[in-house]
Amino acid sequence: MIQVADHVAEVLRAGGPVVALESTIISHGLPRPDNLRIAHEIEDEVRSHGAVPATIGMVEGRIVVGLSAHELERLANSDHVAKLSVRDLAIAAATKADGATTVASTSAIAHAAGIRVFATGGLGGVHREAFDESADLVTLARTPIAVVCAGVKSILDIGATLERLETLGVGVVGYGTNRFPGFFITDSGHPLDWSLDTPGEIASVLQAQAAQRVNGAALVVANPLPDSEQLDPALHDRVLAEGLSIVERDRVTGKNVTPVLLSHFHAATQGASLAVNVRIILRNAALAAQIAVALATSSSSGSARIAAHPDTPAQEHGFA
Ligand code: PSU
Ligand code: MN
Repeated sequence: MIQVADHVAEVLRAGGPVVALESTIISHGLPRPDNLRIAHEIEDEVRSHGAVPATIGMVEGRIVVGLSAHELERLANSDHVAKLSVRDLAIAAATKADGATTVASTSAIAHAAGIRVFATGGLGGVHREAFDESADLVTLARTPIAVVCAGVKSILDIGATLERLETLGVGVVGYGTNRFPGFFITDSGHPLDWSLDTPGEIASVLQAQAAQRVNGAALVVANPLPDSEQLDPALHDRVLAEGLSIVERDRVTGKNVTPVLLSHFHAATQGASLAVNVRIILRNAALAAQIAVALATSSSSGSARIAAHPDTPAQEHGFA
């Protein structure tokens, strides 16, 4: 039921470095026509750091790990692409839908396929207004994979999201920082317990977690933008307040909240937030590739493998 592209399957079989990428940022998070070009740039960034990209999505009901250029174009340009969280995957498959996978569904599928590292922009989390918590959080609680991101989207209640990650057993490490990043902004104002400085150290954490067989949750690797590249924080706060009032005024709910807020950002900042968003994703893709390479190198020299083998059902016990 999961179709892994040949070039990806081959590398996975050999224990080589593969980085999973999500498709919701392409279909729902970034505006056309930039989205397709950016999707290719993200993949190129992974390749240029020595790993193989596998963008995940659904085409006519088939879950695909490693979308072809043609399939990427279809998900980027069609008006009939559903945003698929984990709960939607079977329904979308049975109805032969086209769909884009979120952090939640991408992580679950990547793990089932034996991929250990995933790069995205920002995680979903706990929203600020009416009760709304992304399925990203509970899925990460049962999916052992490293998710490289710039924190959670700044449109969320970041403090509440960090508390939920703690409750759910999801580890969070800052990459070169003790401050949790705020996606468009470098520092969300929230401290982190752990900071690591190299891809090799992060690979060791993943290996230790697998060897311990105690925690089957994800590891969030929070990779902040440098100060000089962040969105102007005053602009950010103003545009966010506007976006939240639009969501309330237009009664936007459920899975539409995130895309509406992000597109308001891109329009209201005349593309400044888009440029920052792209920088974030490219930096995360590069770091994820470096972690995947470090993992592949140390795994092949005999240490414990951390990934689920492709024939290990992901939900069965959560470990390799
Ligand atoms: N981060 C971005 N752009 C996005 C998303 C995250 O910079 O488009 C997407 C991811 O796919 C994430 C999803 O999993 O938004 C969360 O949506 P929700 O809050 O509806 O769970
Ligand atoms: Mn939601």
